[in-house]
Amino acid sequence: MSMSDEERDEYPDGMVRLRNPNIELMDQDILYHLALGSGSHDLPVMFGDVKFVCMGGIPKRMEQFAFYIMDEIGHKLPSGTTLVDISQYSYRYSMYKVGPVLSISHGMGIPSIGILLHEVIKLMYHSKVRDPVFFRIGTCGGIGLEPGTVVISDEAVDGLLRPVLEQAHLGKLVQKPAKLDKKLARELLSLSSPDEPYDTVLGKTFCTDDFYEGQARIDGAFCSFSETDKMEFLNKLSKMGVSNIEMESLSFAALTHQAGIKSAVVCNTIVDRLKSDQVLASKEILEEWQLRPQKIVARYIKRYLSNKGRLSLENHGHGGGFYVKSPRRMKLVQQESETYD
Ligand code: R2B
Repeated sequence: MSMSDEERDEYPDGMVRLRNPNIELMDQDILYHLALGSGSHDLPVMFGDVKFVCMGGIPKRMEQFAFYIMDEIGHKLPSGTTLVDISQYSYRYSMYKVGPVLSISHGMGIPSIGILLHEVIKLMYHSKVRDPVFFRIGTCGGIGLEPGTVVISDEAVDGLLRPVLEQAHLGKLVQKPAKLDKKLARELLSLSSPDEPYDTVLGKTFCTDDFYEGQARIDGAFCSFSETDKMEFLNKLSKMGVSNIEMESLSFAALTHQAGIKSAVVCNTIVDRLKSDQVLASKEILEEWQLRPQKIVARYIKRYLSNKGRLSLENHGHGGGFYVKSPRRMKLVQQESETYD
């Protein structure tokens, strides 16, 4: 049975509940790919204050996002500490915590983000987190959009253009509806500014299991169709309202929806697929474009915290302690000190 947006199962006390009775019966739950566990770590103490979970493909980008959001929300690290990758011993995903924000890398594709989501949703449950909001901030191909455009997904469809995540469970195909929170998507859109030198749009996202043939590219090691077939298909996508193509939104939408978690996907396009298969922009340009989805999500987080009186930008010097002013500069200073002899 599918749930509509409004039917997304939000719980009265806001606590994330699992739709799996087995977990409660377990003596401990090892979140293997996060290098955390309910028996080994005091998860409510470590993560109980989380409100926002931001995910993106690349570990380095999510480390940068952690530093960026720290500046944006004015979060201060206690003296003598720095950000650490909480999941470093898993060697699979990276996770940083900045006050109420978790910044996590999810790797590439549905299998990778799916494993992570199972464990992060359980992490929210074990930590007794209330009403978390999940964001995926990533890159994508655009359809008929200027590269660098920001696309906020209002729906995700699979390689057969269906809004479902289909998986084989016990040798049978099982479907989960892939629904994103449309209200959240519109709120994010309203936070874009007409002064920005790029567009931010709402659109449908085509989510595939492959970067090459699965995304109608003719430049892979193999190609099962012609250039004409490719253009026909991309134009068909465009006509049905598809704005972008990526590889994770379907699982992200389906699993957060099933868990009753509000979620959104915000990506910047890196190529217009009606014009090119290859990504031709320079590294510098790509890096600048990657900041665009982060800015929108940061505005949403700041607005929320500000409304709750939890934005600590004005709190410099509170408590009389020694606060780290700029973790990035602190790191540079430390590195310089290390190499000075
Ligand atoms: C966007 O970029 C990656 C492929 O290059 C993939 O993770 C995606 O969805």
